[in-house]
Amino acid sequence: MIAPMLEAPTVLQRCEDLARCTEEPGRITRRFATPALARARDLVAGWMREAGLEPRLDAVGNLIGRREESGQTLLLGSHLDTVRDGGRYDGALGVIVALAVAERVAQRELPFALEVAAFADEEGARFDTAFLGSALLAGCVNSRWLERRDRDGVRLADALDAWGGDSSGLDVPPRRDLLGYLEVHIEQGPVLEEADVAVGVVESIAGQIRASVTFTGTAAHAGTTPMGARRDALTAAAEWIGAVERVGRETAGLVATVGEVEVEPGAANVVPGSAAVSLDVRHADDDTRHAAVERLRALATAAGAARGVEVVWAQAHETASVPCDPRLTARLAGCAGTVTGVEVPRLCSGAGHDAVMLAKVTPVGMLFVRCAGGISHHPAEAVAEEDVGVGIEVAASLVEELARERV
Ligand code: HGY
Ligand code: MN
Ligand code: MN
Repeated sequence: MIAPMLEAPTVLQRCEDLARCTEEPGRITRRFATPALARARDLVAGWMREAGLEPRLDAVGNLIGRREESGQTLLLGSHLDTVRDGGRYDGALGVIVALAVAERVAQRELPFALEVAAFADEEGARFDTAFLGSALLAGCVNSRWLERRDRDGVRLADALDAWGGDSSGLDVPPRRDLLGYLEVHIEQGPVLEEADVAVGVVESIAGQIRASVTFTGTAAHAGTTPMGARRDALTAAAEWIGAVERVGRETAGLVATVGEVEVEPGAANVVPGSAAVSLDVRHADDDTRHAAVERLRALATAAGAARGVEVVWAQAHETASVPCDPRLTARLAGCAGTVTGVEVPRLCSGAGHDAVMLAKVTPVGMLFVRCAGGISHHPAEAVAEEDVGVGIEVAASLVEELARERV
């Protein structure tokens, strides 16, 4: 039985409503501690009340809707922030599907409390603080992050306090009351489309390392500085960026990305004095990922040394590869099989998710929903209404199954 289609259209409409909460008209950009994210949060708070949940803000600005019951808490949700110029479903779909599930079981007796989380910073798009929101629930917020500054020089702690959070309240113990965490998320890859299946279950989430690498040479006149006398930061960075791609292509299962380059002074007639470059490296195997990062670090140093350019490597964060809980995943696969009538694919997620943090304190399960062309972190992100209906049905079935087992 597929979910009554009225729910899927509502979910899609709400993702559309959230897409209008953006920092940049014409694009979807909703970064941590911005007014755009606050507007999205206000919308979700109203929908939480409609679903019978009591919304509250925690110290980092996550919006948590809770249905009070005795005993442990089952947590559902995803993130509400986006990358710059992102899509309408990455994160948002999981939050709204979780609300559809809460509505679905609103009249049902539950032997556990139910919470839906709309995490405030999964992408780390503003301060390079990936999973900051869910880290609070895992009791592992890195206090040094409070001093991070965004591109405009705004300090994270100041942005958080001005936004309704509490920068002095981030050092909290991990949640110990959770019986599990379920996240529904778009696949952001091609597997489900190739298998022609609406949903899949996630077995593991690849670990990732993010770093910023700064090449510092000497700015100089483009017309009067001989090529042999230059300390050109950008050509050193450019050689290294080519090496990042080469190492990524050569290492099976590795992805390595340079997504940001900031050049100073950034003038056509000045030899660049500095180039600040981002690095994102992922692999399901921690040792392989570490070896690749060490190799890239050596290549950066060599590219700089060949030009008299200094290289400073600053690791922003690292998350190890995380297995989803086998029992919860088996249950999820069972529910998905019942709803779809097929054995759904089991996948490793190349994308990181808040489940990475929640796995530190509770069993986690993730359900992927097919997305068009596997496109994500792009305005062309798209899902089919029918597939969203399947996602709701599977997630609701799991909650019902957990409830039956505990009464
Ligand atoms: O980058 C990621 O894996 C996720 O979108 N935060
Ligand atoms: Mn994302
Ligand atoms: Mn996401």
